[in-house]
Amino acid sequence: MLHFNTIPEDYVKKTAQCAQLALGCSRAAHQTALRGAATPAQLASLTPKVRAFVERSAALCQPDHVHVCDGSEAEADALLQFMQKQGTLKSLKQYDNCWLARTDPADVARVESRTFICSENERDVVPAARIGQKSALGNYIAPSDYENAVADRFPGCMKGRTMYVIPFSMGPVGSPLSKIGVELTDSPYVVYSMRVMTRIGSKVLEALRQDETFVKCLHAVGHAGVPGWPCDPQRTIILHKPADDEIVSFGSGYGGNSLLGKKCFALRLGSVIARREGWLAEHMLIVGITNPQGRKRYIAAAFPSACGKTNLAMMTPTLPGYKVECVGDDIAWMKFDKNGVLRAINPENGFFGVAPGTSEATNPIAMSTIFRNTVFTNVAETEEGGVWWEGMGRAPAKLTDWKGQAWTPESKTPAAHPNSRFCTPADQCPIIDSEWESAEGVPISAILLGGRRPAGVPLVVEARDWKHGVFMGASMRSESTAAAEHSGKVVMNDPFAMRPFFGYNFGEYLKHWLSMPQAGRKMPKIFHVNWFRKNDEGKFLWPGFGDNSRVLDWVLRRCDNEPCYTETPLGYVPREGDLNTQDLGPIDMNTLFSIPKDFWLQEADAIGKYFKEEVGSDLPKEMWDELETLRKKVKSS
Ligand code: OXD
Ligand code: MN
Repeated sequence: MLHFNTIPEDYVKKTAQCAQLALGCSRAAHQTALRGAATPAQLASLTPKVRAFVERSAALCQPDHVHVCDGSEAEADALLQFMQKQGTLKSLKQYDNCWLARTDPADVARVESRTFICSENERDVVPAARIGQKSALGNYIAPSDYENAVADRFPGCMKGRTMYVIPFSMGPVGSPLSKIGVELTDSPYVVYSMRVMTRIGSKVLEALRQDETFVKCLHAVGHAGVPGWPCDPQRTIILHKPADDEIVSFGSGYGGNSLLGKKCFALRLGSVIARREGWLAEHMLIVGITNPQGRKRYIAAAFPSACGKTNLAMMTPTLPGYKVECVGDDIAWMKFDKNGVLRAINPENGFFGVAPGTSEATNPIAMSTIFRNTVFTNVAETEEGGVWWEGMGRAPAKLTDWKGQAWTPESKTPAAHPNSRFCTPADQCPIIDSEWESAEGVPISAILLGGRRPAGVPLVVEARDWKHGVFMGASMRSESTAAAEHSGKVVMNDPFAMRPFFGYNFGEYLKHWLSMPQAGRKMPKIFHVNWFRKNDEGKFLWPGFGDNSRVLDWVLRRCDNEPCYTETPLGYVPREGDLNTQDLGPIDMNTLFSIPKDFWLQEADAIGKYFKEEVGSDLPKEMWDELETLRKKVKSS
């Protein structure tokens, strides 16, 4: 627990002077209330544990006011008014209820180097090979350093501001697969975004009255930054303490650093809770696919950040008769039910998608989702009060870029930041699945793993069995993207697309995955896909996007055990003619599916080096066995 002082008696008395805040009150009352304070009655409406958390945190951060969010429209309106006044948001006149935020140019992405997991023992977090050193699989912080980091940053950090109390649910309120959090933040941008990305407000407080368990999330932006976007990039830190169900984040208002339900809760703490409770919290999209015969199946797919999860989740299939429906585009919580079926929910309520590259050609469904009720962050603005980003289509002659500067197509810098985002309610998606809020989750038939691999890696490979699939996940690599602070296009290991999101020792995570097959369970098939292979001229070999439905078709046929495959050293791939390429034009299938021996021997060495140097004795033996099998099979091919 954070060692905050208990709230001084007179704090509640002082803040009680502004008494307008009540759950479900009018817009006018809300406007006053956002600058007003929680009344003792309101604080009393919180469950004792939530109240204690709020009081402790208020005593530490010393906000001028405390506002308990009810999630109402009136509250949202008041937040928007306030943020416009503050210069945080600007209305985008061309659309309905759309807003533009420009961040401090130093606060534009997740900061993995400043993200830590705290535990008594370093080994709980860092695999054996990296104890006492920097680990590529998560940063460790000792409890005393954690306390010091909080003590250095939080006392008085909300002076002059309101502390918003956001009760939120990850997953549909009341679903047995859902979990509750309470985020305290001094950023109205975070409150507004959390209301899009999660379910917030009174209904969550109500659920907390039935079960008081929640994750404590404390967030403050700090007092540096540009007008309208307070932040403190020099002192940014994102801390997780799984043992206490606690997340603390300071200095950044941006996405994964500040919307604490997303990466911090749903993945880092989520993975720890999932292990404890015997389920999986994964960086995966979920889609429903209906084949021409009308049979519907769901798949989950893990790709690193900015590798096209949103595009796959909203795909318009080019294969006639296929239909894709979206359950989620980023995170899956999956648990075997009593019948042995793996069921998944999307714990989120919105899409926080990467804008650049999204267009009518690449993702028409996203384009028909995002121009209502959306917050755009760091995109470019048109003269008409619309938005633009690289990859959307022809650039208008004049724009205002993400930094607020005049921009023309001749400008040398991008108009939109490469990690600029849209934050949009999921239920606006025209292909949102009818079961997307199902309390028991959707049944998963297959799991796809993938990344950006310009060379050597075939379009699709089926794992021989679950263990082999876990090895595929453990050895995933991908070109880096703009979603975090890495620069350049280096191929990085990104096991299960979870490298930045593990909440505990990766070796233990693998053991947890290996423990999934149990009597009576129907194990989904696992596949590795790569839409990004290039030829010697640097051109993509596969058209991707809607044509990925051709790969999904093969995947589903394999789920039906159709014998449409041949064995290779990497696993099963379609035989010639098995993949439906009708009407696709010329595709160099030989190169697309080739398994270059030298490349794969080097790849096996690189995987072995990674396992040894990053995981060491915590790596389950099964992974070494699989690596050996790969080497042998490639050598003898
Ligand atoms: C995201 C990410 O924002 O993975 O989804 O970075
Ligand atoms: Mn993601």
